[in-house]
Amino acid sequence: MAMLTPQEIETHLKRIETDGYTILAEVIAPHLLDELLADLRRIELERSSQPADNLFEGYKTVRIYNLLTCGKRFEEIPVHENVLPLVERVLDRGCLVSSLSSIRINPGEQAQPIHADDQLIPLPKPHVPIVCNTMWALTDFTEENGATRVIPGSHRSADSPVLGQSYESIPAVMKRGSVLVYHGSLWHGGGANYSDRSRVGVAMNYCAGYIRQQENQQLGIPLEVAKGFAPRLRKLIGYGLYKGLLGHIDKCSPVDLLDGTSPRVVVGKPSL
Ligand SMILES: O=C(O)CCC(=O)C(=O)O
Repeated sequence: MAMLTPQEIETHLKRIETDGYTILAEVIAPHLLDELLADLRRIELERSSQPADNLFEGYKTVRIYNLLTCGKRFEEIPVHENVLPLVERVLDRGCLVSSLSSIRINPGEQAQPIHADDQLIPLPKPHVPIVCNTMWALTDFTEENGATRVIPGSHRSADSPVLGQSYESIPAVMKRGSVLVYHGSLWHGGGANYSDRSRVGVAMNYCAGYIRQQENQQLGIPLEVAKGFAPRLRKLIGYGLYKGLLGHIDKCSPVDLLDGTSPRVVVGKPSL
């Protein structure tokens, strides 16, 4: 599967600036999609996972959170070479994993309320992207089966949507293996599933390195598991410094504590 060229990344970046989202068409290898689908099914069955049964998370939607604790395969998601370079352009190289979860919208589910993923953050809008989220299509996303609904350009609004109010939106229709990448201020929501099959997506969400992650990665992922992560993934979950300063421990990087190596003083030397 060919990596995105610098030119393609620029085109997608422009789309995110203008429309608030873009779709990376069929950028994930089919074997990875199959393996992720099989892993998710197994985990759901082992845990007897049930819908959260509330308006926001759904009445027929099954979600698994904290996927980086669920096996090696999920470690490929945050660092994927066809997606991360674009996210790094929207945020910067100091971006973090904010959360990683699966969303299986089962038949009969109603549409999720339209919302913006950064709307809890009390900054005047519009603002620069501080959240950049991605939705991986493990199955085809169609209008009928609950493709994510988006409102193009809404990330430029000075307001946030009112929860429960209905808004005109369009479905982000995409083939399995495609990834929707969007600005955290984009108004969107999961669609209703009128089909007889589940729509399965992975919500791989990133935030800027200077704001709080949605899922607490340092406590949520056992140290022994994090120690087995590749260097880039360790930084992405928060074992690094933002611009060589934010996140330090006694002027050293948390990654030294993770490794058990002697802490080296690094604050003061920009490392990004
Ligand atoms: O499932 C989807 O398509 C979107 C889900 C979503 O936006 C959310 O749960 O915050």
